[in-house]
Amino acid sequence: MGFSTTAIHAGNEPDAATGAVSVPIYQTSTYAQEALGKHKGFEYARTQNPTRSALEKNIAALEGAKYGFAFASGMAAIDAVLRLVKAGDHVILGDNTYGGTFRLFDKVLRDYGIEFSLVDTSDIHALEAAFLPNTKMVFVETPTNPVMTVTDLAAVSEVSHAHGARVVCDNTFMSPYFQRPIEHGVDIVVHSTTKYLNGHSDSVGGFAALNDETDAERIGFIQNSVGAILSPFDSFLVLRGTKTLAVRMKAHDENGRAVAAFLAEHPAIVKVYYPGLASHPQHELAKRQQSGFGGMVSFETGSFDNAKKVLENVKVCTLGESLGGVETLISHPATMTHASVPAEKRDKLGITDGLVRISVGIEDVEDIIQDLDQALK
Ligand code: P1T
Repeated sequence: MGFSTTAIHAGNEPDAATGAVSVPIYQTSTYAQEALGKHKGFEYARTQNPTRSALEKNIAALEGAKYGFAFASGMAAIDAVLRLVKAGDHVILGDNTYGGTFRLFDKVLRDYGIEFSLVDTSDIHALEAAFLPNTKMVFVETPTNPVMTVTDLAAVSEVSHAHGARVVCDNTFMSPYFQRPIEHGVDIVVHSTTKYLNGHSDSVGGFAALNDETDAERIGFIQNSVGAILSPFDSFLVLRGTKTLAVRMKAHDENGRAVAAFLAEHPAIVKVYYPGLASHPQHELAKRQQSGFGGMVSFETGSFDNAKKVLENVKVCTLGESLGGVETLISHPATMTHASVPAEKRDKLGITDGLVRISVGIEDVEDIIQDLDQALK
């Protein structure tokens, strides 16, 4: 079955009780049991909820995974997956990730005895050199937030598996429409469903998808034990969002390419980060690994003052954190999404005070370009 057919039908069977075509919001905390130990498979809504189950089937199918788990946020999903490792284990973390992912390692997991090394996973030799006898997991984002570095998922999976480590990929920027990490050998895919999967900037959620039965059982156990579940209403919203994922991603991609091309030609801009540009260092890899380039574009304005002028003069684009919604959002990574990364690390990665990030929406692209043009002037 094709992607759009799966997106519209997987998990979306008509409601058994009423025939409702849209999966209802099962807004209940518990379920009546016929007798002690006799029930319909639903006991308590932290453990099972039909709206959440439908979404879990849906996104798992889109990622080509057997198992899926929906969480209260992207960070809750990442935290649940990280609970597969134990005190004394070592994790290799991509040196550029969403600031909150770095913060989880740096300010939370460190206190629980999880060792980690930051590595540029786009450099396979650097990755190979970073393995320790206790390395149990390699966590990558590709393309990275916000400098859009692309990591070769097949190569990373091969090397990591040879060292007995699982590979986790944060697929938030691409969504399963443009990139399916499991097909490249990745073990676990995580998402902030807050972004493209929901797509309308009106829900916060997260997801983990995987094939390994033992790890899936453990993540399900963690989901229920820790309790950071996605609510029935948010599950409904994300389930509605994925039905139009394909059409939205095509539009984000078309507009993203046009905005990146415009910025690349603009005399006031020092550098544009977009894997769809032939000048991007991993353009060929991105073409192989992804079926599109999407709507995330970052650019270097040269200084904080320049960035501030752009950010404060846009009218169609909205200044704000987050990404992946239908509306264009513009942000300043150094003071917003990546403020928790130390300044010297940020500078090394290119997350300078002059860097601006755009989540290109699906408005008429001429309006977005005209808006950026007047703000740059
Ligand atoms: O915000 P939350 O749903 O918890 O997701 C965290 C997260 C995880 N992974 C990636 C790649 C992300 O970009 C995010 C959240 N990012 C933003 C809020 C942002 O503006 O970049």
